[in-house]
Amino acid sequence: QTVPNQPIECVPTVVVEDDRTGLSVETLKRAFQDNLFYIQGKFANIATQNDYYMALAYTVRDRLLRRWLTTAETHTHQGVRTVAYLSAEFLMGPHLGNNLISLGIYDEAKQAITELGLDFDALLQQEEEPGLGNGGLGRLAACYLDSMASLDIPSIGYGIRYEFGIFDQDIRDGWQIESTDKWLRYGNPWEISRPEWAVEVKLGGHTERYTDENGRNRTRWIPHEVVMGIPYDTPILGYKTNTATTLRLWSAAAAESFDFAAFNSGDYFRAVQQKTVSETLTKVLYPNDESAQGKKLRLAQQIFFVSCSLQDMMLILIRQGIPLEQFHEKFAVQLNDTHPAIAVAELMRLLMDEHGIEWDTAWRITQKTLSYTNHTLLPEALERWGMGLFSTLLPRHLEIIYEINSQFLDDIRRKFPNDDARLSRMSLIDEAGERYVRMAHLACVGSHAINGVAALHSELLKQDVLRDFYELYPEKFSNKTNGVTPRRFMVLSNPRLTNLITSKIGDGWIKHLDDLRKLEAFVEDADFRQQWRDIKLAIKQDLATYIKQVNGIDVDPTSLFDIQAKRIHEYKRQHLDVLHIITLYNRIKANPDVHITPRTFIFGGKAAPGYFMAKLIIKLINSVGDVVNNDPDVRDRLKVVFLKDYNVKFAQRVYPAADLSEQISLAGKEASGTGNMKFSMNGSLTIGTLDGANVEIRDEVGAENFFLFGLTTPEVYELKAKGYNPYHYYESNPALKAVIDRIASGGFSNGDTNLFNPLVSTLLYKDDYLLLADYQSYIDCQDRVSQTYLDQEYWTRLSILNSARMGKFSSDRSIREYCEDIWYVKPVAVELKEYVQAGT
Ligand code: F58
Repeated sequence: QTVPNQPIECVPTVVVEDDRTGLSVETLKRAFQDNLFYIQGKFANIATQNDYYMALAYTVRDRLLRRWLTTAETHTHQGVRTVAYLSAEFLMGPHLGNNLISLGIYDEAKQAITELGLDFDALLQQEEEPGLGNGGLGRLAACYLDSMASLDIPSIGYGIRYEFGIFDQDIRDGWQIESTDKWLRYGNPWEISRPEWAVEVKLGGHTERYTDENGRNRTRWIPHEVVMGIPYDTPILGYKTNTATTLRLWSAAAAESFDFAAFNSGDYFRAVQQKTVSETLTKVLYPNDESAQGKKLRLAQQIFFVSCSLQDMMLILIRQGIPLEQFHEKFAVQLNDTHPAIAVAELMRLLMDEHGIEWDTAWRITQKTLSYTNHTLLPEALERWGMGLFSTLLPRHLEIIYEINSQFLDDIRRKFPNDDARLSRMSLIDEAGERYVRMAHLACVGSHAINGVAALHSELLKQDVLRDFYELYPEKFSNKTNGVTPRRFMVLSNPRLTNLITSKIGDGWIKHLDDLRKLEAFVEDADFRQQWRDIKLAIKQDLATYIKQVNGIDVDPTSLFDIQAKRIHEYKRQHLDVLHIITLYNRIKANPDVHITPRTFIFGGKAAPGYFMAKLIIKLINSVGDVVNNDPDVRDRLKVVFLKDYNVKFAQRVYPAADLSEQISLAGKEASGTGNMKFSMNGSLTIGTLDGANVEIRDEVGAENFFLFGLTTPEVYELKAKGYNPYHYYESNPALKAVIDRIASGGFSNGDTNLFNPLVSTLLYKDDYLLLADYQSYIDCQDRVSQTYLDQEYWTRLSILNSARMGKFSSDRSIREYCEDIWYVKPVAVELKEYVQAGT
């Protein structure tokens, strides 16, 4: 019998383009019908919408394969350096439309499907997106994969194939209700499993010293448990290039050898149970928001995908006969936040314990390989693991971390003699209480580069959260402002605007977003402005239709669409937006004939299931909506809509429909934000604080084209330092008082004064996120927004300028910076051969 993972050379060649995977309308039609029959196994008369979706998805996947395999082959032959992007989350969004755009056959596919009498848009909508992420961090990883492929950067994304992704959100009686996201229910046509490349991951147990055959003292780890990692690969095709990279997600399975012991002792049940325990590892994505809790399963998920990925990289080198001493020359491994930070210890362990490399060499390789991106300034979000949990699950890693720490602390002692406070602040181990392993510190010490995700954020890291590390290693720090892919967030989600832009400046902007500047030449063209407005109105009309269908609320598409769509969190201050709505409502109640610019307030976003205050904010939004939407005095001038189950698929409909984008986090709290970029690209104006990437967006679009309000970060620090008293703002501002009083007195809860009390008292007596301090500035700014919207010609000019000046925020720019400053990886062109050789 042959070893199952050994390649075997085979003779025939396959002609891959034309007949089988050609790109013409006719060939697409034939392939679609062929797949419906041979893959789905259905005659058309009994095929479901999902069968049609699958048939089309396989038709597209077939057309990716030649590019995908050729890319892998080219990279292998050329011995390139590859970026490995390690992320516990990849929020990919639906694949079908995006792949059609990358292949350049969107219109052909649409024509083919339409000619077959089917509804193309309905097929696109049929795709259940892989929601393998919480929010910005996971979506950033997805945008970066798109850009790396589009820029021909040899790259691979490594993560976890959660069986259940981020929960589905329903709204009942105004409250969020969660349900399981069964995204794999009807199969996933985009992935190919590669069980022949499975690897083993050890967990628990203890370590032993031994002397190897060369007389060297070594350590081995006797685990309590071994879990298999099975890779599932998804191709990521770049936009109009031949490069198709890989997203490799690991799924946990029981290691057979471990079942055997139980089988042999006749304990069939325990054997099967072992299997269930192993598979639990990748069952579900943690829906945590910014609070790191000591969950055993989460740490197990982290070591699992990190170990699988590092072993996989080593196997890739070993198969090519490349010595592991060259690991850092062949791979640049990016840690997306601290979730994969255990890689520092795991890479050391693999190099030393499994491959016999000495500590000093292993440490040099590790530091040269790894780099770390921080995504948060919230102290409660910095991951740390309790010592009990850590030592039980990862005894060998703890030994390695102790050794790293001892050398690291010596280093600090040399550079900062007699500074014990510094030593305890910087130690990899937090000695307080039960003692903790500090993952951000581990990442900083084990990496050659550390970056924040927007200019302000990177500055604050240096001054505050990672200040000691900056003083020790200033050369490691840099800023890499986030970006988003214009392929998904403009071309795919906003075809009408894309066509208009392209009709004026050609389609070069899709790969070179700076070219959008050319639109500035058309700002004074009244026809162009009219077309721009017509498009926005048509998109708003579509969203209005959707809102009517789903929420049963009539909204006026000519009203100002004011949208806040993102995870629900107190620091993002959705409730500040609500205070504005109630302010306008109070004005109407005081004088029903007061002038009000009609507005539709739209919210979307999920709250972490265990985050009570965030869930109460959702309830408040819906309760305010119930009152405002149905009060005859309002005369439909204000509408409040909460759109349930906000995800990537839905976000694509929302960004293009906004007139105003709400980016109103407290200054110094939002690391970057990326929704801010997506809205603005699609011609929305922004109301925002000087937080995260808002600062840079405002610099780009011009202060006069951005609605700025609120305290700056230094002002926030100052106010907090001198003792912030929210109640004072409440007492001294009658409009604010009236707003809070209306909530507190049950104005949105049928007289129930208890319901929103936790929110009201938090605002009045604590208000960590300074809503009351920023209230008046926000209201004044919103009044300027309302005034500005009345002049539609002027507003349109601003809208065009916002789009035109967003070039900087393409993820292509971010990736170029990572490549030059951190990864030292160069583009590699992939050329397609006419034939693909089976078996090579
Ligand atoms: C986000 N972080 C930042 N974390 O909040 C946002 O400002 C930034 O634009 C984005 O990263 C990309 O850099 C974020 O999304 C999470 O979702 C974590 C998931 C794991 C638990 C803790 C929150």
